[in-house]
Amino acid sequence: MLAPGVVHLGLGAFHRAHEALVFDSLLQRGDPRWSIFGVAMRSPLWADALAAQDGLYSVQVNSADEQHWHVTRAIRTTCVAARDPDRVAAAIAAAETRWITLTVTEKGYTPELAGLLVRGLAQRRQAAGSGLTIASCDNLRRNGDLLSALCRQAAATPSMRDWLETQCTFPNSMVDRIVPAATDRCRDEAAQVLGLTDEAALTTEAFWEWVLEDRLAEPSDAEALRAAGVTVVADVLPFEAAKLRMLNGAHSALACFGAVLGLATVAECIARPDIRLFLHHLLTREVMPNLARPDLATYRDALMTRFANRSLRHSVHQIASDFSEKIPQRWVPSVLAQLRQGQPVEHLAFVAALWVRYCLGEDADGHRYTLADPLAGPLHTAAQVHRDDPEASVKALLSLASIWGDELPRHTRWLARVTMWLVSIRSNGVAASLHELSGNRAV
Ligand code: CS2
Repeated sequence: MLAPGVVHLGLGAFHRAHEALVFDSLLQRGDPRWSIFGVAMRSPLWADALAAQDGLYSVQVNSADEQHWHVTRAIRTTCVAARDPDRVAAAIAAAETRWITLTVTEKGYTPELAGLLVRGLAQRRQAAGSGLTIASCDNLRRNGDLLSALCRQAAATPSMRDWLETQCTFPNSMVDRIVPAATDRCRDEAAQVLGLTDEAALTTEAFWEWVLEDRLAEPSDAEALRAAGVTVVADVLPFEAAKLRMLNGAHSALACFGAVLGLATVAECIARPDIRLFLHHLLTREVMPNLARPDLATYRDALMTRFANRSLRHSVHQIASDFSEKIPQRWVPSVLAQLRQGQPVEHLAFVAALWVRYCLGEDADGHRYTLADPLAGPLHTAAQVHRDDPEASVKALLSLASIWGDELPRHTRWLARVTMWLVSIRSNGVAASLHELSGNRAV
């Protein structure tokens, strides 16, 4: 059996139900180069659970009318970077390794991550190993370019920088599949259907997409990946922008609705006709005009159907986690594009107002929830301190440049519209405010 050809960093649910299945299908086709050395960055939970099951786990795939289980064998070995960085570096340096893939979340792109990668890559170079394809699969703009810049900064010498630039490639990529965090319910269903205990069982939708920039260290990999359903293209950016601003942007909007209204899942939110209509208008009028992906209307309609998939039980609070890291790529580019062209931003302003309301940490019935965010403390405090002063809370929360950039905090029209919707939400509630918005023909 060939040693793993892929080192993957970030063993969360997304990877296990997305890239791991793509690599699994390549292995099933008889190409042994795609088994995975799976690295969890900090928590040993999944690395240990998978190790105890020899890397095997099951994925429940749900379409609107059908459900099936897929048992995957792609993850060969696991380890935890925080516990064993030497092993990770050695895996990166191993002769059989051809790819590194990453799903370390938006906040994972740190000098520490780059340090670990570059350490392994330097060992590889010293051993006269070949260059690699290093593919970021996180929901970030130009994720490959970002990772490449981080790694070049971490390189200790100009010659190492040069090796990275000439021998390794960092393709940008867009990955898509809705994968809720694993639950006991899913593990129970796996036990019933498969007749065995699977601590790593997951549930996902049938849809998946991986659009990858054709910048691979081994060019013939493009053909292999295409055969497994990956789209390899010269320019990923239109796909990436559409996915981040439409799917993820809508997800984050739904997370605010759900948290504030006490609705637990995405499907519960979208089942409400007023929220559904809002989302349709948000996407059609204020997001899609600034995107170039082909067939945007079809893409939008497919998204609405995917969000409505009740079998996924996708928690709004899961999506709301790390909000401050997600807004910059999900909402800000649409707001800026609309404002620069003098186009409406009412729906985007409504969503921003709802986020300010969300930061209070309590739903419309007064039930408390916790913000899971690197900025949770400051966001919650600002929202609470100014809870009876919408203008001051908008000023405080929308002036944070790390979230909203430099331009928006100074944009008076934008701030005024957000304040106006926050006043409405606070005094009349979400439903009445949505009604007001949809009744206003001018927007
Ligand atoms: C979600 C994403 O949790 C979130 O922030 O928006 O994980 C989303 O489900 C995936 O990007 C879908 O591809």
